[in-house]
Amino acid sequence: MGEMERLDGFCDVPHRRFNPLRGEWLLVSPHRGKRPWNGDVSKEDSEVKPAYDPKCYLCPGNARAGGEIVNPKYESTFVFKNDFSALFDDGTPQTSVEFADGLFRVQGVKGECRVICFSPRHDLTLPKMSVEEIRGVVDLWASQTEELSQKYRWVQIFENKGQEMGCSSPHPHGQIWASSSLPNEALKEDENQKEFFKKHGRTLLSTYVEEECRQETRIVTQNEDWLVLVPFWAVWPYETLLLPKFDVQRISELSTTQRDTLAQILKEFLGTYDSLFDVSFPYSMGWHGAPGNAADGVDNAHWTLHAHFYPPLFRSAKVKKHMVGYEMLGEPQRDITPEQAADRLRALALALK
Ligand code: H2U
Ligand code: ZN
Repeated sequence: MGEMERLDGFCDVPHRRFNPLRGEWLLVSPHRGKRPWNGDVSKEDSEVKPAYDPKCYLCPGNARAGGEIVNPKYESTFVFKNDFSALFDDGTPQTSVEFADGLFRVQGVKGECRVICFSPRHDLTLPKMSVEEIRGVVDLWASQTEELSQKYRWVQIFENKGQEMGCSSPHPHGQIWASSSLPNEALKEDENQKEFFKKHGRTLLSTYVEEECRQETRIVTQNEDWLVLVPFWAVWPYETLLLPKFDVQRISELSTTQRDTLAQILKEFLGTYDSLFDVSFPYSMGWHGAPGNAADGVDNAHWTLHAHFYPPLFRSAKVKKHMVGYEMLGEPQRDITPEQAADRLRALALALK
C-alpha cells in the first residue's frame, strides 16, 4: 500500500498526528477547514515606511533605548549586545538546588543575548532584500553561531517578525540568545533525533526529507540544496520547515554554495509568505542545529540543521490563530490540513517563479 493511501481514511475526519521531533501529538480537524472562506482579504494598514527613521533604535547613527549608546553608521549588517539581555555571561550562580522531593528545582544558567540588524534600511524585510544582502545575513548567522558555540552549548538564532508576534520594531532584525544549557525545544529535538538514529542508523530529518520528496504533497518549494515544506505535524496553519537535502549539523558548517542556495530559497519562499495574504507576513522563525561546536568531541551525528517558521495568521492578514482553550489544556489543534496549506503555498510559489 502506498503511503498516501494509508492516510486516506483520515483525510476528512478528525485525527491525531505525531511530531517525531518534539515527541508530541496534535489534533487535526480537517472538516472545520471546509467552513466557508468569508475572506477578509483587506491589506494591512499600508503605511509606507521611510528608509531611515530618526526615532528608530536600530537605524544607523541613532541612539538606542536608554540614550547612551549610539549605533554606528553601519552599511550592511550590524550586531550588538542586547541592552535588556535575558541572560548574563557572568556574576550568576552556576550551581543547582533541589528540594522537597524535586518539587522545587533551580539551575544556574549563563549566556549572552545579541540583536542583529539585517540591513541599515528601516523599510526592508528579508524578502525585500536582495539575494546578496540575505546572503550577508546567512554569513552573520553562521559566524555568530561559530563564535558563541565556543562558549555556550546552545546558540538560538531567531527572528520575531511583525507586531502580531510582539516584535518591538519594524526595522529588519533578529536576535541570538546563547546559553550554557539546552532550552526545552532543543532538548526534545536532541533526544528524539538521538533515539531515531540509534534505532535506524540514519538521521530522522534526512529520512523525513526522502519520504517527503517521494510523497510531494507537503512540499512548497525547493532548489538543489534546500526544501521548504509544511510538516506532516504542523500546528500553525502555515507553519513550514526549511530543510537541507544534504547532511549538515550546524549553520556554521555550510559551504559557500550551500549559503548561496540558502539565500536564494529564503528570498523566494519568504516572498511567497508575503503574497499569501498580500501583507508583510508575520512569524517567529529560528534555526536549530547540533549543540556545542565541531571540536568539542561530542557525537552529534544524529543532528540535522533546520529552520522552523511559525506564522500566526490563518484566514487573512487580520485573522490570527490563538493557542488557547483546548490547546492550552489538551493539545494543539489545527483546521486546514498541512496538505491543504502546502497546496496554497505551492501554487503561490509557482506563480511567483
Ligand atoms: P524583538 O526582536 O522581539 O523586536 O526584540 C528586539 C530586541 O531588541 C529586544 O530584546 C532589544 C530588546 O531588548 N533592544 C535593545 O537591545 N536595544 C534597543 O535600543 C532597542 C531594543
Ligand atoms: Zn530603523
